[in-house]
Amino acid sequence: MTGSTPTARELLGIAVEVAREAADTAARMRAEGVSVAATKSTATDVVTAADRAVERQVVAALRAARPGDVVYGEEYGGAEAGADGVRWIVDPIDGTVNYLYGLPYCAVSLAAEVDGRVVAGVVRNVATGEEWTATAGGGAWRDGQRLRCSTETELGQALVATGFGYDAGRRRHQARVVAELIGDVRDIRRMGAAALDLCLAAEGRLDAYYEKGLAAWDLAAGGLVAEEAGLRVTGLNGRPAGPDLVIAAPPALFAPLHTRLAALDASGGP
Ligand code: LIP
Repeated sequence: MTGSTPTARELLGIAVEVAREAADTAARMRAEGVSVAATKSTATDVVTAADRAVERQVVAALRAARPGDVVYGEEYGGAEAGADGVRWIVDPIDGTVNYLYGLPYCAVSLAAEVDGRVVAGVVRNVATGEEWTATAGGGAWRDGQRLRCSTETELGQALVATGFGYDAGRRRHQARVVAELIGDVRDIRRMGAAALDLCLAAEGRLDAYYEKGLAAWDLAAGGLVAEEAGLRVTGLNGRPAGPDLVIAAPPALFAPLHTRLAALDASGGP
């Protein structure tokens, strides 16, 4: 696979193999007991030894499979963008707080980007072994089933997931948005891992999802799964999905949800 750019399917094959081994390591380390190794942006933004070990394992495996590629990860960084050729985007454990507390809602998220466009992605739940995959134009899948997003058309009937940041001021702003939005939807779910939230929305186990403050590693693989299952995945007012805001909703729900989130300044605050 040297020289010519690999196909999305070839990259997905590598991603799945690497993510499965990474999830096994994360599960084994969880069973052995995990603790906080350090904190990052705030005292509640924790990293465990497993986050670091899993990312090192993923980077080593990708380097062995494709020595020339760039790897960008949550814990060790890397080339943020603009890499010609293939760039891998990895969140070793998305939902680290869930992982720390032993809640079965955390995942290895790995995406391959070619010339700045995500073309393949896998999200694997560390606890349950559920695995979502997608390739650009090739659809979204879970365990061999092709995924289709919700067909809900009424915002008032929609089950919407969201999340809160690690900064208290941001959480207060996000809570004010939820305090209003909750009266416009069926209910809100806060489960704690963006990559899994996007995958559940991809298969209609949620109707929609939105969150402010996501990084590329939270969004890359789950975002492709969501798009390939039929969801619109963007920011506010035509902006791309990114740290300001990510909205993932079926076409029929997108406009009413977007209108409410814009009115509630969901991309605002600290
Ligand atoms: C988490 C996201 C989640 C968000 C958390 C945190 P991490 O990522 O997946 O959606 O609400 O604040 O950012 O830190 O576990 O990789």
